[in-house]
Amino acid sequence: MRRDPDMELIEVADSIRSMEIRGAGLIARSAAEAMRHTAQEFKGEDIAAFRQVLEEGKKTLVASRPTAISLWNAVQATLRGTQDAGSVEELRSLVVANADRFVKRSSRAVETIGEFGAKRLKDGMKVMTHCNSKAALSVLKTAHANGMDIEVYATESRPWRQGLLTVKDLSAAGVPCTLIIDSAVRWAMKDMDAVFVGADTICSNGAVINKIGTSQVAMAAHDSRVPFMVCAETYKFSPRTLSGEMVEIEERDASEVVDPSLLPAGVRVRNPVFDATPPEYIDSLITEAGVIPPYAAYEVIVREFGQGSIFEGTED
Ligand code: RUB
Repeated sequence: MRRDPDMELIEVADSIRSMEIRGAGLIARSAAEAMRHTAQEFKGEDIAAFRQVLEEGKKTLVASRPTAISLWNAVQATLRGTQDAGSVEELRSLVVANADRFVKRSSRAVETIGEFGAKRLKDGMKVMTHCNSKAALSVLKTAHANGMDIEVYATESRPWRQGLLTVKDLSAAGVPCTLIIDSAVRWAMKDMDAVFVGADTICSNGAVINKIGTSQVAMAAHDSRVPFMVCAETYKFSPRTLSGEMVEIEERDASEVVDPSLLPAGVRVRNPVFDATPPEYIDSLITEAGVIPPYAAYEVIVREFGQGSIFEGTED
């Protein structure tokens, strides 16, 4: 499904929950647009009622997928500076401007990550990617567009098989691709020169939360001395982990993994959607603010969320 900037907030939340809208960056941009739409549609002059509607919208969106901090940061960004608004009109125009700024800068960040990350690739390299990350694909497509001769190995990424989206997108851009099943990662790693993946959340200790299996890919890369890069916009860094919160790992329905009627009685199926890759397995985080070691995550969080705020300011 393509994201529609005029979709009702409740519909956006449902589409995020059902994964019609998926990927941490896209859900963040869609959530910001849903907040904007809600602000534009609010009728009346009662500012307290308006604040209540926005607060409820925020809760609905944030609850739609629990793991990606990008969603929370996006919604927070749309409400930036609104506490002092004195009228419905003032509050509305702040939310609209904040949402526009977030979406614009978020899209630009993905392009910048592509440019920075492409400098880490050389002609003839074989690169592995896991799941379907717009930020990671931006790197691979930029390298290819710059004339670099690279080949990509994409994991299938069970159970949703986002790897099919990856090979579709890369093939359309002309990048040679090979699809492998998730359990072939270690087998293929010996021939790889680098791994590029995305992130849903980056913790204050530099750990990366991304699609289930990412940590196994990272361990295989570490074992084969293959550099492991994580491509992530700065709104995927979690200020909540700085204050001690743990990241909730979403578990989805077992029926996504296997038809329950095929199972013997009493067998339980678990379907965790993300996992945590420790910083010692990560060579670099590629962000729009620069290429940094995972241990610099703390500083990014303090800079972006401590004194100031992500995507604050009036310039575009
Ligand atoms: C998607 C996934 C992606 C990150 C980053 O999981 O794990 O690697 O979200 O993506 P799901 P992007 O399919 O469950 O949403 O770089 O596009 O933000």
